[in-house]
Amino acid sequence: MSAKGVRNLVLILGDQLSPDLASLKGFDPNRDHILMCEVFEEATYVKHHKKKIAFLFSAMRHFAKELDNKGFNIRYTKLDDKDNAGSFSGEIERAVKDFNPEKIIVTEPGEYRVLHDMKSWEERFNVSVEIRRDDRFLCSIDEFKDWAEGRKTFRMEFFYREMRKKYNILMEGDKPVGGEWNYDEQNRQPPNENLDVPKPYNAQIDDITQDCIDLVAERFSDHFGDIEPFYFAVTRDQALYALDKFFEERLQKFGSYQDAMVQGEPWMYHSHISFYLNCGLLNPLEVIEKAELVYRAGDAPLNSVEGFIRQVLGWREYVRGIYWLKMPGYADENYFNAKRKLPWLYWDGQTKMNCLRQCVLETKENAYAHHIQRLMVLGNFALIAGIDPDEVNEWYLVVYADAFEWVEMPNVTGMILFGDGGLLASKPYAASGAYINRMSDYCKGCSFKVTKKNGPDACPFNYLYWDFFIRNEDKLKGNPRLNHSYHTLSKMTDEKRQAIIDDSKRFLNSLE
Ligand code: FAD
Ligand code: DLZ
Ligand code: SF4
Repeated sequence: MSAKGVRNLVLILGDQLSPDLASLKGFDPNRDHILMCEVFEEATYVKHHKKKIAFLFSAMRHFAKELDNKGFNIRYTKLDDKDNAGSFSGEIERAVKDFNPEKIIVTEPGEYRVLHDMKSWEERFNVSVEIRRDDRFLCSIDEFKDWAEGRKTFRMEFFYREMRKKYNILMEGDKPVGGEWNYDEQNRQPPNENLDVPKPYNAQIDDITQDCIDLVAERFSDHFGDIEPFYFAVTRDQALYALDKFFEERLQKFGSYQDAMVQGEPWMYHSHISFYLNCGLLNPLEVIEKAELVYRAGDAPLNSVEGFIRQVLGWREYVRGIYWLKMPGYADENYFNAKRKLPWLYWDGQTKMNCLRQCVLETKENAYAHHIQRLMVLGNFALIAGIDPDEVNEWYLVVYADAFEWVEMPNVTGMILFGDGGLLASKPYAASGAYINRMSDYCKGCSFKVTKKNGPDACPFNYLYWDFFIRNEDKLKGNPRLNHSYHTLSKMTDEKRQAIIDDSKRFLNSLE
């Protein structure tokens, strides 16, 4: 096919690596052309973790190779190609000049910023642009809007039940399997001494991946994180293998130890598939259906399977719905008016607080931390220390290989920071050191004493927790789920309150 006279130019983004992508439907190799591009703007609009960039570039290159093998015409622009225009818009402009397509076809992107850009292309480049719904998600943006309409607050649990019914997942007729919708109460076991956590999946590095590792090491050396060792799956086959390994080796205990944290065990019994789901190597519905089959075959208990399915069918779809429902305003939400700069310890892990140190260092090494580390250690601290949501959002978007704004922002602004004032969560996820001590073994190796409430060697989570409730009394006191906390606070002596305020001030000043 000559470059001139292309019918459709299909742009595929780095998180759209799915063979059945909406924008590829009806693709005609004789008349259509694909564009994929590694662009500096995407790698640096926030300075992503090195592993995240190498992972996405390698997965993109492998995906392009598979399309090429199928006989699809594809222009793949590598980061160092001399004509690389450096941004999606620049690459589209160049491709429009070279191919003169009748139409550009894209699948909805995962970030408002990119959608906004795409919507300008028709006028800027004088070519029609078709933006197709991303049907890899199980709830469309419009369906979520319909569900949300008329509700003051949106609770995930009710949304999740609707999704279970809609897709007939873990159902017996119109009733949930086992009689309950949610088995979370069985999913809060602290770690015990004898856990034998299986080794995580470790993919072979091929030439394509090695090239990406070298490229990132050279071009993004000032970005956060360790590039090596590199072990992520970068093809669909590898990602499917990693998924099967999870079902065989970890799913049985996923539920029970979902909230547990163990020093030196960053992967625990979690699935480690968020990277693959979010860039398109795995499809959420296939993951959910396979998990149900494991349960039906009697190979994993219901609390584990239901808990896992709830994350993918419930939380994942729900946070995406919230993001598109509330953007662009959601990016500015800051209910507590938190203004503190992100402490440097989030980048170098240099702190005497062992829980934070472990979670930051593991994040630096793996571009991964499991949910409870993100929520109850790193997130909890950001909340009670009053860190500016812009800074927290940027950090989470940078450091995790699964981070794209549609999923990162509702988890940060809504779930950990309560920045939306309770739209997503019914109360702030604030916790003292006792929670971290119960659910982990971090406190044993800490310079602070988790049982001490005040003074220089007391666990900072203990006084910051109460300081958070004191500082935000006007905003939180009326919340019925916080009655117990405010009742306890009302019983405190003035001296005790003052000690909390003084310790918190001293500690927070020391962060600066
Ligand atoms: P598992 O624990 O095995 O769970 C299975 C799957 O469920 C995950 O792969 C993921 O697709 C989905 N899931 C679980 N919890 C959530 C959730 N709260 N929201 C959306 N999907 C969920 N997840 C991301 O994919 N990208 C992010 O940028 C991201 N940022 C987060 C930031 C904060 C502050 C918090 C508290 C959570 C964040 N999460 C994010 C959700 C969750 O922590 C990760 O999905 C999970 O840790 C990924 O590891 P896993 O694949 O082993 O998950
Ligand atoms: C995250 C990322 C990075 C680092 N680089 C690229 C890239 O060079 N090319 C690309 O197509 N996509 C990349 N991505 C993913 C995009 O940022 C993502 O597609 C948008 O944020 C929309 O979700
Ligand atoms: Fe974290 Fe406090 Fe435990 Fe130290 S004592 S590990 S700071 S919870």
